[in-house]
Amino acid sequence: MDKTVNPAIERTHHRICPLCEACCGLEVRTHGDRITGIRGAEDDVFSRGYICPKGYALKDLHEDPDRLRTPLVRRNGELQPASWDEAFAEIEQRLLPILAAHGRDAVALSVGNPSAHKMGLLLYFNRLAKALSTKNVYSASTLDQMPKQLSSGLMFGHWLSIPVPDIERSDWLLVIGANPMVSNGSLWTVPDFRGKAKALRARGGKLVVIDPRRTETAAVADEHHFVRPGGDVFLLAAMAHTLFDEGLLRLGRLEPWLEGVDAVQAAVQPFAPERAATRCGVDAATIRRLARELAAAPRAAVYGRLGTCTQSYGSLCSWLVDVLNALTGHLDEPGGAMFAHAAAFAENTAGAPGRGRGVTTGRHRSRVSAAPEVWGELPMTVLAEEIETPGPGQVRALITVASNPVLSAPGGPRIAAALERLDFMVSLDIYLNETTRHADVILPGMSPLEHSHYDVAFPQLSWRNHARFSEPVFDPAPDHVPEWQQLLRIAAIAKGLGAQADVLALDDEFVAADVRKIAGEHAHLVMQAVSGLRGPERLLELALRAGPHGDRFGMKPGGLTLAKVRAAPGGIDLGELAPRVPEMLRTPSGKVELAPALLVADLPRALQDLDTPAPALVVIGRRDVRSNNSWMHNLPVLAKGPERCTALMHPADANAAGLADVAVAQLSGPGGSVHVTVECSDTLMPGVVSLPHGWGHGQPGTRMTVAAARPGASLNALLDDAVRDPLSGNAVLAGQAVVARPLAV
Ligand SMILES: Nc1nc2c(c(=O)[nH]1)N[C@H]1C(S)=C(S)[C@@H](COP(=O)(O)OP(=O)(O)OC[C@H]3O[C@@H](n4cnc5c(=O)[nH]c(N)nc54)[C@H](O)[C@@H]3O)O[C@H]1N2
Ligand SMILES: Nc1nc2c(c(=O)[nH]1)N[C@H]1C(S)=C(S)[C@@H](COP(=O)(O)OP(=O)(O)OC[C@H]3O[C@@H](n4cnc5c(=O)[nH]c(N)nc54)[C@H](O)[C@@H]3O)O[C@H]1N2
Ligand code: SF4
Ligand SMILES: [Mo]
Repeated sequence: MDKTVNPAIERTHHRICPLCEACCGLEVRTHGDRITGIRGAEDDVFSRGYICPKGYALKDLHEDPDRLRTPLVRRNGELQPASWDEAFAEIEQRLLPILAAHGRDAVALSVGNPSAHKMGLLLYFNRLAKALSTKNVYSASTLDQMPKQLSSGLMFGHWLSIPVPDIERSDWLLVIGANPMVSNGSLWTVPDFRGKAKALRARGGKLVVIDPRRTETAAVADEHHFVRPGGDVFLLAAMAHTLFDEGLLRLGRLEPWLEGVDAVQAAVQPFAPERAATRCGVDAATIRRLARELAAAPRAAVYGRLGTCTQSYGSLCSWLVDVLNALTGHLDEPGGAMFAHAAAFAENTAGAPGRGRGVTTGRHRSRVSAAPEVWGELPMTVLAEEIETPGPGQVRALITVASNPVLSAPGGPRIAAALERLDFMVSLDIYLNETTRHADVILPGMSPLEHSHYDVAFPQLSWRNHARFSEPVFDPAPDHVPEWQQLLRIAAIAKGLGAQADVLALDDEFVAADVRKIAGEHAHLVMQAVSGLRGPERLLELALRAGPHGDRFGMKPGGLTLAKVRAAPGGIDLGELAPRVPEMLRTPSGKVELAPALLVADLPRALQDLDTPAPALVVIGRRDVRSNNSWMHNLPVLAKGPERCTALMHPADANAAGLADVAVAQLSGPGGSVHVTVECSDTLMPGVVSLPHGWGHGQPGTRMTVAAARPGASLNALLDDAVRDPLSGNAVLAGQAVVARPLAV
């Protein structure tokens, strides 16, 4: 197809939005090289026309003059435009001596959220990690969902075997620590949550929200209860206690596949609702009633998300959510919490069904704090100390891949200072921002509209099974090295093959090795079948054809191929979620492990904490529909309107702090202080202040003009980076103590 720019031609392109986990199908209209309109694609089999305000912002992102288009290399202390060859030569020249003198662990990798939305980054990051073979791998997962990945891995055998509510058939849904009305869902790919929640209620169903803030999701629910930040484990354990105490167990079809029901009973025995109530802030009668309603509802699910993960008991909360689903017969049942059946890339569709190796943690530990490795990663919150602390294994170089830890990780200012001490830093990024300003080389990614797209991870977490692919809307600049090749080039450098290595040949080698592993003696036939493709698209073709809906390279005629998915721009619907236990299990026992030893052994820690009094004021985060983590504040269509980086406080707390009539407060936490505008709001639980994360722009040397005009303050500058969920290594972002006082003028 000739996509050369012809100003006279109007086109409509179907495009999956890569900005959040909802993965909406959009219709992008272009006139030559201009975007003339964006709207939700009505013919999208999965999102059916839904779009949020960020979807429209793809135009601003594509056109943003601050978005980097050429590599930058630091010369005489300043980041200056350079050619791609110069950039890779610099990386080779600087990285190799560090590897040679200090070993593989001296180079750390930090990979961020947008890479989950980019096929090239997600599929090729591991090639680089493998080539470097460093233990210092860090990601946004330990600021986010690692607890859920750990509990799911232990219970079901793989880190991404995470059940999601089957909302279209559910009649009772408990949402705890999530705000899908704003976030559009997480570890649950569910475009148009609003519409689906409305339908649930219209058919007589009930939506219950548990959150320290009366959120936008609470506003469309039947019931909302405040919970003390960090108190969820007590509430969830008390609900499980009630199920045993009142004889409400209903194991149903899964009974033969549930291992450890008795062990769960013993573990939650001390958590009577009457004991847990004060600590979690939900009264005992409500806890018991919620347990009874969950047990009585024919089709129900409990869904917990970010708020339940980013706390000291994140793994326990994530586990207990699915324990509740299983004990009430709602796991893997229509209308309950179900497992998607992804067409490609899902480990729970690969290998022998029903049993597997399961997951382990702690194969190595971080050098300074001895934090255990989880799914190959160390906690993001130990990165700074690994850079700062001298000794063998000290981190001396860093490669960031779509990662902005200076704003997104607790102790951001400490991380910024640590980055300054590195011998060398490379960033794969699209902006010169708070993190990348510390880099020696920046390699720009393309506009999302300039490359093809398939969601590698999210179909495993989707409300309905489907396969969708997007073609590029625009051609990239002819010399722009795609991100998958950027990763391969650095991999080649790390392997000693040189900055000029033939990365396409290297890609062939890597793929051939993968194919040999799965296809054995038929490997050459499989390679032949996909020989017309390169890069991520070849990996996708392999995954689709070998996947559960695939054509098995001709053995299952009519099955999926990339060509077939490509031919259906609105996507291919693969049906509603269907029961998958025991086939999807990959635990060594071949059962659902309801009482993994690692988790059960952590409950006494919570028990000891049962009587801890609440600090006078604690801080939690907040998301806004027109913002996305730390990097979309430069897009005019989203940046306009009221100030978003404000601290919301209950009027009683504001009064007590002398802030009732003061616009600006100093908020101090264990990690530092910031100045913020205060807004009084009774939507907050008393004793809780809410501030969004991802702000704190306008730092010297950054180039994000729009963001700098309204920089906001960084929530993560307040937070202590030393507090983690010990099992998953996840940062504690909810419930750290803060003090608010009027800003002295
Ligand atoms: N206190 C607090 N902190 C939080 C959270 C919270 O709720 N409270 N939320 C946490 C969560 S859930 C997450 S996921 C993390 C996110 O934290 P990060 O993983 O750091 O992600 P972002 O802040 O979105 O920053 C993304 C970076 O990728 C760059 N980028 C964007 N698109 C592309 C691209 O196409 N290619 C490349 N190469 N780069 C790109 C951006 O410029 C930016 O530098 O933040 C966490 N931090
Ligand atoms: N518009 C927008 N959408 C986004 C993002 C964004 O920044 N902006 N970020 C994306 C990313 S990376 C992610 S991971 C998802 C996250 O998606 P969600 O999981 O829906 O996350 P949040 O919207 O932060 O909602 C978390 C809720 O937990 C509450 N909370 C805080 N502490 C506690 C606690 O201790 N217990 C309980 N029960 N609740 C608590 C907060 O008040 C908040 O309402 O959103 C994604 N979508
Ligand atoms: S909800 Fe908005 S940002 Fe998320 S995928 Fe859909 S249009 Fe994009
Ligand atoms: Mo996230």
